[in-house]
Amino acid sequence: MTVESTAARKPRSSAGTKSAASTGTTGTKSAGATGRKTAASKRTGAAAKKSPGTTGAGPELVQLLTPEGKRVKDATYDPYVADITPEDLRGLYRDMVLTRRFDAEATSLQRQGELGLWASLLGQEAAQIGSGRATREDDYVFPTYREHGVAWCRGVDPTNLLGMFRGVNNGGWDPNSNNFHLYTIVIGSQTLHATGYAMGVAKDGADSAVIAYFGDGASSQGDVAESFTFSAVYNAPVVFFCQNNQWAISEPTEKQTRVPLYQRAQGFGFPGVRVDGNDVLACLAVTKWALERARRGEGPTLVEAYTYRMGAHTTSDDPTKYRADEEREAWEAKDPILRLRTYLEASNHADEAFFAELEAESEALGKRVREVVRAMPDPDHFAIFENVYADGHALVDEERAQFAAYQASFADAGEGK
Ligand SMILES: Cc1ncc(C[n+]2csc(CCOP(=O)(O)OP(=O)(O)O)c2C)c(N)n1
Ligand SMILES: [Mg+2]
Repeated sequence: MTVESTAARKPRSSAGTKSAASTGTTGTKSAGATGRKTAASKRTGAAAKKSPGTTGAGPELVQLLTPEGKRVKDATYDPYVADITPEDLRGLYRDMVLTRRFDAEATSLQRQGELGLWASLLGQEAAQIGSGRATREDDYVFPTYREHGVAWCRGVDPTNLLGMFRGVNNGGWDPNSNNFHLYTIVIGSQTLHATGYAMGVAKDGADSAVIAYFGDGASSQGDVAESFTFSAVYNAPVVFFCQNNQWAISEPTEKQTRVPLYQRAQGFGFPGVRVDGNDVLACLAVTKWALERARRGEGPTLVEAYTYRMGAHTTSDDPTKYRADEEREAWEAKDPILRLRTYLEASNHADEAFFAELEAESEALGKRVREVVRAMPDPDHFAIFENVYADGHALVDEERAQFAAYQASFADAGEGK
């Protein structure tokens, strides 16, 4: 299969599509208590660090594939991946490998001056591919700026993601072509957009669902709390998919919350689940469960994908200034791609030819990305004045004229020399 045809592919419905009966509405397994706090630790916030549910994986984590690549049983979520075939598993692996390759290429292109900025998803491939493949074609996705793997699952050509980061357009794709909204930089705001959209879906009587992606840092935003309230009260068919990658730029999750993030949902009156965000199977299963709840009219769900941002926040950030190497090394042992590869090999679901072919496909993708980015035309300088108002506006006309005069002043200066 060529890279082009894959990128244009619509979401696959065969990866664990089994429809399972309701598994209950709490979805939460009890988490550790906050623990006793000393007066000193209360002041410094150290108590939250010690809370098992807050920073450790904790007993409440849904996992189907261990970091060692061993398949473990889960009575609640196994039904959602019961019909997954070896081909589907290879497909999930391929999605993660190609997404990682695309992401690495984009980081390099920024270093070469071809992009102004890049926000890497390194380490979060399973959370994004698992949840992205759980969505149906008619579902609607509201991403942040880091959801390159979800974009891939939705069939958005990866090169389209790069225009905004090169500064040649304001988005790069038509959201309605793939039901994948434009990247959103204003932290948490897309959860409100998703909630409003989901309320509209419900009013239309459709059985589509909506999924909003956001981060651990975003969970502190008022917009997110408001969207939780509205979606709960109006029973909106929306899944809040929080990738807890442990960091919000240089702020650790301990600075965002005193309880495990998934438990926040309880206070708003809907279920919350914490899933191993480096386990693609678990992310697929839990997201399917949550989306099916939404389709059945059972309202919102919060899924906290417990994962790790392996790279910098963006290419403008230097994480060595605020976090220890040991932390990253500990998470490397939980690599989402490696664990699925181990499982595929141990189960004889993939042979050397498959891995070799995928490597060649990765190379081809990298080459295509480099070529497309370098060939992206600069925008017309006056394009910024287009589409501000549908029917034009006197103030915009005035500003356009001022800008034209400013541009013309450079031509005069050149002629005078
Ligand atoms: C409303 C708003 N406040 C602040 C920022 C600056 N900002 C950009 S990314 C970021 C951290 C977001 O962290 P998180 O939600 O955990 O997502 P992650 O980057 O880890 O994926 C902040 C504060 C912003 N873009 N929007
Ligand atoms: Mg984060």
